[in-house]
Amino acid sequence: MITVHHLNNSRSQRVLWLLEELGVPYEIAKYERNRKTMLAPPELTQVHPLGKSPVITDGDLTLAESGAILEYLSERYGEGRLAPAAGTPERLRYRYWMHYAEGSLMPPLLLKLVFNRLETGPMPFFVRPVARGIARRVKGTFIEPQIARHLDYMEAELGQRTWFAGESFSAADIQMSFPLEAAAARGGLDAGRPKLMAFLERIHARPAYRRALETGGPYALLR
Ligand SMILES: N[C@@H](CCC(=O)N[C@@H](CS)C(=O)NCC(=O)O)C(=O)O
Repeated sequence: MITVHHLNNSRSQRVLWLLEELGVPYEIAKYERNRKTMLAPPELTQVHPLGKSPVITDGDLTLAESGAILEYLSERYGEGRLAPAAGTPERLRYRYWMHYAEGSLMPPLLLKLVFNRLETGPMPFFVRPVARGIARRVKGTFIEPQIARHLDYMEAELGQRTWFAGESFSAADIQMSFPLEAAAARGGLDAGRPKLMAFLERIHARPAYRRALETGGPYALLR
């Protein structure tokens, strides 16, 4: 039996969603973020040394890293569903977006989260103006322009095809959902980029996406 080690408000939502799309049975082990630090609880390090989510176990196998998990599950249980055929341009785009989501798009979104915290988080009053000034400057000169460049790029890509890999929905769209939801929560993604907003609307309407939300529990992405 597959067990998904699921942290609230996190990337592991994507794994539940994939399994719901495939109709593969699974169990969930739930973990709660520390409310102050937002970090995962130490119990997760008993499953994988990094103590991050998602991690799955499937028999003797323990696998972390959301892209690797989605690829493993769709190859092992997908029977050709949710992944384009090998050797096609769609398959190459599928691989590209699978890597791009965590490798290129998440870093500036994570930086935005960290610098938002620096700007608004508690700190001694005498360092506050300096810390806030630095945070605003780094966000305005580096982080936000980087995010905007990514959003423009993806908006143009979705102008050329319905889904990220091609005309069929695939696991690459599941992988891309988390950074795009994070971009809508804190990266300036709004109605000014209609293709990306329509993508989010389409995925949110999928029955499997909704079922995964019911099973996974709270999913409000950090700002
Ligand atoms: N690139 C990894 C990132 C894993 C990751 O950072 N997960 C976050 C949840 S969204 C986490 O576990 N955070 C809690 C912590 O770092 O303690 C993946 O895609 O699986």
